[in-house]
Amino acid sequence: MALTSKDPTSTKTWQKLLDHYQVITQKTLLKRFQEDPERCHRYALEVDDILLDFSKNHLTDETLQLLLDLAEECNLEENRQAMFAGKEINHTEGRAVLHTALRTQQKSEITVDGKNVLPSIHQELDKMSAFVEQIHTGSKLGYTGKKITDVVNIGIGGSDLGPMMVYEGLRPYHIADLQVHFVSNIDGSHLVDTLARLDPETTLFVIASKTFTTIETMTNARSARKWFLESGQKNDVAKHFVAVSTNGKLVAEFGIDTSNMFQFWDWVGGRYSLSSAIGLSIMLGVGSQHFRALLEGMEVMDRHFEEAPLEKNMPVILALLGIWYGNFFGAQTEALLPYDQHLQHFPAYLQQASMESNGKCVDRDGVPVSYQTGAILWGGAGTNSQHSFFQLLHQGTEIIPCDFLFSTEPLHELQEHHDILVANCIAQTEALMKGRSLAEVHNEMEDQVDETIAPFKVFEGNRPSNTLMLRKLDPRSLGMLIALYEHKIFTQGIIWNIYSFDQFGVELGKVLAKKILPELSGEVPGNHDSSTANLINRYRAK
Ligand code: G6Q
Repeated sequence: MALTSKDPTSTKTWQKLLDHYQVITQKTLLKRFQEDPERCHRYALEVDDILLDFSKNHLTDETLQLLLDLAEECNLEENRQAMFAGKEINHTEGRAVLHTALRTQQKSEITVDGKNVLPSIHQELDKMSAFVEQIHTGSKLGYTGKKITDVVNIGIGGSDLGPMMVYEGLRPYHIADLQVHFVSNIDGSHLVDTLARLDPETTLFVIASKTFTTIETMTNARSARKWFLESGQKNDVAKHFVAVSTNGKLVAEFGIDTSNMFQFWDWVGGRYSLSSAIGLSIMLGVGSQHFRALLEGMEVMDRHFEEAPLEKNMPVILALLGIWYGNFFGAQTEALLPYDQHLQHFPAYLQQASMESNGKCVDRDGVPVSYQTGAILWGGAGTNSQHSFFQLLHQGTEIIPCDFLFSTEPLHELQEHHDILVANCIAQTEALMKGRSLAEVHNEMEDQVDETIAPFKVFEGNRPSNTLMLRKLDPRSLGMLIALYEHKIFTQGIIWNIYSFDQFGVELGKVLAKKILPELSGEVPGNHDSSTANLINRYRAK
């Protein structure tokens, strides 16, 4: 076990934080702002072009110090070093965790099992760039000599959500005359609907699967090949199918020449893999230069996380605030609210990264934990979300810490739209914090006070949020944002004393589905509880 194990509730600081919670809740956020006009400067951090304002949180210098003490008592710094150094911190799968190596330009050596991994990483990146260049310039053509106009990324989970989110996130950087599509679901509609718009002569399939065994991806890949072979010949497949995987043997067995394979390594977790060759579809969609700028942004945040003192460390501060609310205020969920249409898939992407990593109930000694771990992460783009679930954020019974996000520079000419967007984003953070008292309701209603209606118009406020402000959403700042949250997740996993890099929780359902599949056609009899058996029988009788 390369990570040390420490039950956070057994630390001296945990009890102090429990006591401190009683004190901090005596004063409202609004009161804290009224007492300290400098609060917004005291509780803010800047890394490159990203500003984090965390002043609208229930905290004082003492809170921050206690949370930092907790991180120290849980050996955060030592464990952080272990990750960057390529130690086997994914103990339950016997692997290092080195997605950070994929974007490392500033170091010359990172070793795994005594071997420097940086040369092969850079070699693979160059191979991807060369391939992408050939597709873009038309020196690699489809089997009838036409230029590739469409790329279909077939992958799921970590081999889909990251590339899809980044491709959408970087829409203004899309290469002209090339569209990237993402097919993930085993529901045949996903593939059929996508292929209906495409021409096999001009379509390139990227089969993205770390293991090359995932049933959804392999079934979709086989159906895509069948669709292609309705027009092309077997020996044309090489021009239209490439693979991204760690498993050369299965790639070859599928019929893809391994010279058309882009590799990555077992120390890259699926949900942390978009900066590996899994990002090939991103590179095809936005070009090699922009993909490299994304990696550069990720490295800026990696170095910040690795080197900044904990009290000035953006991912650490975000992580500690999450722990403060989850473990001491009883918040079970957190919302991510990007005020940016291009980032509409960012919450879903981070939902996987966070919930698959930290949704664990057994600690690093294999013992059930006695405290809450990963929060339920959800969210959506503003302002659309304001017209759907914000009611509950403002007047529901739950405390839901929110991260708001916006850019100062719009990516279009419609300045009026951008001003309205940003005004709404900032207003929401203020409304959550300030609320509206009964007296204010009376004031606003003037002499038309209807006493029976007034209570429904009260907002209790005092609801915390962070605000992230970017200069502009571009490949570099998006890279920084992704790495920011990756390291937040890592930090929380360390403090919660869990293993963040396995995902055994997704296995049981898959195993049972494999058993049920032949039962649906009656090939083999099943043995289930009455509900499961009845559902199978009703499906068979259809
Ligand atoms: C991510 C998970 C999971 C994985 C998919 C696809 O961390 O491990 O979401 O990415 O199950 O796996 P393959 O890439 O092996 O097809």
